[in-house]
Amino acid sequence: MFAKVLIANRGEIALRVLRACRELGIRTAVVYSTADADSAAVRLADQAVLIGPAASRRSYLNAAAIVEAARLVGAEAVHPGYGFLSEDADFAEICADNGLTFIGPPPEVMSALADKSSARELMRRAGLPLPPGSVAPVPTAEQAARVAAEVGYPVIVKAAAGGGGRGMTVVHTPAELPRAYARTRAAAQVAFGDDRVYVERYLTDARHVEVQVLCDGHGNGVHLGTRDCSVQRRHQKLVEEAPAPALSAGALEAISACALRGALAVGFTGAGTVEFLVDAEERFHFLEINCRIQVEHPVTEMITGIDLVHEQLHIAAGVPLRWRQEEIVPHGVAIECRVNVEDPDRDFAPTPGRLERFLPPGGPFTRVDTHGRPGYLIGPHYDSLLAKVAVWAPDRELALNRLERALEEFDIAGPGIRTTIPFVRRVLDDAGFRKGRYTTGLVERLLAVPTDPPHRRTR
Ligand code: MV4
Repeated sequence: MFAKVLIANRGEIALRVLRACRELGIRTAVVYSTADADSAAVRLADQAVLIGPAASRRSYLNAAAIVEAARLVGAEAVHPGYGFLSEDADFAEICADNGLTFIGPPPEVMSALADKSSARELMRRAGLPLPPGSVAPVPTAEQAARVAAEVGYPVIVKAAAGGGGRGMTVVHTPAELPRAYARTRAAAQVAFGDDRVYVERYLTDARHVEVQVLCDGHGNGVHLGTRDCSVQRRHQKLVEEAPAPALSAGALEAISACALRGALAVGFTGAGTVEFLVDAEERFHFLEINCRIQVEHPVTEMITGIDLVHEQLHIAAGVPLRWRQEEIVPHGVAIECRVNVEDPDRDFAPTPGRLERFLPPGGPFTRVDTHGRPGYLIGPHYDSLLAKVAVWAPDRELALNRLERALEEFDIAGPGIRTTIPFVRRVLDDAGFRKGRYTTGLVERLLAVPTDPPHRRTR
């Protein structure tokens, strides 16, 4: 195992990784920007290295500064967390060139999967079902129209270099296609420096189901079952649960087995997530593979009892996978919600500011991952995730009640600060959600229903 790991991230995930290292007897160093000088991770780490100003470009996205920090402290490995450089194949390569272990898959695997068109082709070859559409990028509007006519409308034009909901356009009619095609290409060129796009049938009102996998560098892999992440607003997940509800045992098993097959086929290593869309008939379609530890990983940890960050560290250190598939027996239900400092009444605009009160919930089977504390100043520079509240229970009904109970306890206050808690409570209250029958359309439907104006609300 590594003697020292550099944590190249901030916020709750920096703390999460730091704790895993501590538990494994690994010394920790964390990088930080001037905006994070008094963060919990900086206080708790064995060492902390200032790498730049608040702007991410010049700190958490600055590969050279991070590699230099690793050299300075003598770290052997870099844990990138999620976001920032976590899925940047060039960064993984730079780490390798500097004798550092990047905690994630090999750079070649990362770049093959970062290209969504290439990922689609690799998964097709591994036998995974895909949404109907083009496999290779579509070079002209005429060809896009031909593919669309073949698979039927609505279609979705996706940037090969996109992913996670970035760089995609839904097209409902043939008349809209030429402009949507041109617009998506132009936007992809600006956003990613790569204007290749492909065309798929747009699957409406499906469920977003993903599978957690762990693969070592010796050809072994296991899956840790499913998560439903259909509760999203503009591709930001708000509520996640494991296992995916209201699916037959057969469908869950088939999706999980496919995910693992796909990951092993491309030489994936580490902790990964294979995303699918599942329709009302339980047909599933591969979307993409994520190469990082995900925000919602705790729900999988809670139903399997496996610490995913421990496993990432062991795999990166070359240890053969420590679990056989038969040993992974999911138990009960876990649900997580994100507490973002955003105002649900103002289009989820961030509400940075100082936390005057911050008292997270506690109690049985209740896990809070947060970097918040009373007096903490939430700056405007980074994403607005302040906390994740995850609960476990033997059944889904109790898990929902437990999460509601936990959210009622959470006391967060400060000048101007609002959180996503009231909106998440509406989700938990929704009849369809309660039954486990919900799709990616749920959030939009809830947002279309007017709520009490803010001044009449008690919290
Ligand atoms: C789709 C889709 C429907 N049909 N592709 C979004 C994130 C990225 N992983 C892929 N995503 C989707 N791809 C086809 N062919 C639906 C989504 C999608 C989604 C779309 C609109 C609103 C919310 C969504 C949540 C998850 C996935």
